[in-house]
Amino acid sequence: DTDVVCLGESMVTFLPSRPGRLADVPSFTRTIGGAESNVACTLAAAGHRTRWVSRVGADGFGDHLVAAIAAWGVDTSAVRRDPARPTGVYFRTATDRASGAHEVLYYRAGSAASAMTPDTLRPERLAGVRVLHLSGITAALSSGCLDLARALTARRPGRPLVSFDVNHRPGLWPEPSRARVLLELARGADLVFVGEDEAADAFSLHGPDAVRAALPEPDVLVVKRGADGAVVYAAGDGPLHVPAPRVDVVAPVGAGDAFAAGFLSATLRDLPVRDRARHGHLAAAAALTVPGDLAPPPPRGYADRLAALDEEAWG
Ligand code: KDG
Repeated sequence: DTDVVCLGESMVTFLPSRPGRLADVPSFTRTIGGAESNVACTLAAAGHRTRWVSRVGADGFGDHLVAAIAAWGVDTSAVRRDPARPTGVYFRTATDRASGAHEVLYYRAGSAASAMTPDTLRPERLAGVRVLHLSGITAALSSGCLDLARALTARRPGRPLVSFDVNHRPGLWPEPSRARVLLELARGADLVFVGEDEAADAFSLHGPDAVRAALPEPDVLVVKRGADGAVVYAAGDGPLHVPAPRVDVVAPVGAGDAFAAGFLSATLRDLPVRDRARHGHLAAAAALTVPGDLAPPPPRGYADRLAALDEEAWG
């Protein structure tokens, strides 16, 4: 009785007490981060039965992560504790409003989650699950994690809908394997999310049509263009441009995860493709306007009414 499984590393996250370079920030506030658990938390908040699969250390940070993610309504019973390896941690600076730039410092090499292997989630344990959500971050963590990502994106009959967010994190990847590996994993998915800027950086693919030409396999491909909305390719259909509402951005981190969660929520409800993207934008708007990664998505009835507004209201 699980609708969605999200698998990936989460970390205790430290947000700066004030803007500035990492070298100058005097103190930090503890919160949680992790692309796939962000998706899980937002989906659980939207009313879907959601499980997060991962590993954390047998330490206080692991306790905090599991408790905080469970508090969003996510099933954390499959999360394993590793007495030999620590929970990952990361620090980041405030976003520069003008340029969108921020610094990130990870302490995750050798973390509990980096020790995931194909045994962490065997495909047969996904019976009855409707959606499996993964991201490219997992593939960068270790060779065991890469094997796991490969096993879960391998096409096989009866598998759940496999959703893959490219989530290119240049700081985690050994050059030059990343483009090949990320494209290979994306090709095994049914639904792929990628930022237009990411596709340019990671794959040297410029513009949504170039991304679709390189990635014809996924049934649905979403190319995200920040404030300019998203371009969706579904089945044999050509590009569908879905504008995003205008918001005053506080911090962009987490918005991509929220978009994926909104899109997946509407997918689970069998809504039309345009509405899936609109629900993605609405969930992203909520996350864009808080300093941390996570914000509850708008209540379903309200989001449905906003998503149903005519083209003009959506720009
Ligand atoms: O998408 C937000 C994530 O990037 C953040 O929470 C940290 O998972 C993270 C990562 O690996 O960068």
